[in-house]
Amino acid sequence: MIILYEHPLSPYAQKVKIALREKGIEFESKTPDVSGGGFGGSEFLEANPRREMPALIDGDAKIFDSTIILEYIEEKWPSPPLLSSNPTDRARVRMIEEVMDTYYEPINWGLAEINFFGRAKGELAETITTNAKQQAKNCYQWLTKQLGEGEWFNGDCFGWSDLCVVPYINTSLVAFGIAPEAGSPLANWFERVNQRPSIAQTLQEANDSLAGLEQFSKLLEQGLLKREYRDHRLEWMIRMGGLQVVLDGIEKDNIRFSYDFS
Ligand SMILES: N[C@@H](CCC(=O)N[C@@H](CS)C(=O)NCC(=O)O)C(=O)O
Repeated sequence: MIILYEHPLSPYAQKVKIALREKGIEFESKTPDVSGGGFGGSEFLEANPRREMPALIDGDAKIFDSTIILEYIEEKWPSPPLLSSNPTDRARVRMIEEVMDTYYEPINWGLAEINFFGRAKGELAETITTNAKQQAKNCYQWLTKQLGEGEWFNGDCFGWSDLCVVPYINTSLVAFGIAPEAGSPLANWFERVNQRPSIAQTLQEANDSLAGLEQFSKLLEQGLLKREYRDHRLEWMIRMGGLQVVLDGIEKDNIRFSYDFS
């Protein structure tokens, strides 16, 4: 049985779960232990030395990074296909995934840092929150152009880019009340895509685990969990005026950067 290390609230993990469900592949879901400040457990660490979710174990194959996992799934179980066979479409789809993973994701992540984990208060928190919400809405305009007249981001039918967009917008809506404008093509797509059983189930699991965020907060306060400030997330926080958030996190020792590989 395939093992997927994941957390229901992780959009990266949600991408993988939707792909597996669309292809009818059974998997066992596991959540890493929280140890030493980051996610741990020997089986998980062997699969992902970056200590990030998701990580997929399929026999001898131990794979990290949601994009690489999606590629593995598509190559190993090509039917039904999630990617078109047309190179131009494939490139377009991958660009949408890249934008969601590295440009949009920190908006939700940063809003959670500020509003759930209390990294900033008062004027700074308000400014970052307002700007983040506007950034998400601006990105919806870009997404609307990508969707064009079509029903799906992927082309003629649902696929890779749809499953790469929906986890992020679901999180924005459920956690922060940010949604595409009612009646817009993006809102219509959003309604359509959420009707797919693979996505409805994945969203339900995320909603069911929202209450667990309080547990994360407590672990952070106790110094038992460090949030990862890496790449686009770190840049976003600084770009949004949250340099002090980063400095405070370093001082309190409740943020982390990348781990060394050994
Ligand atoms: N590029 C990676 C990013 C994975 C990632 O950052 N996952 C987050 C959860 S959403 C994580 O596990 N972070 C580790 C931490 O916060 O300690 C992917 O696509 O899988």
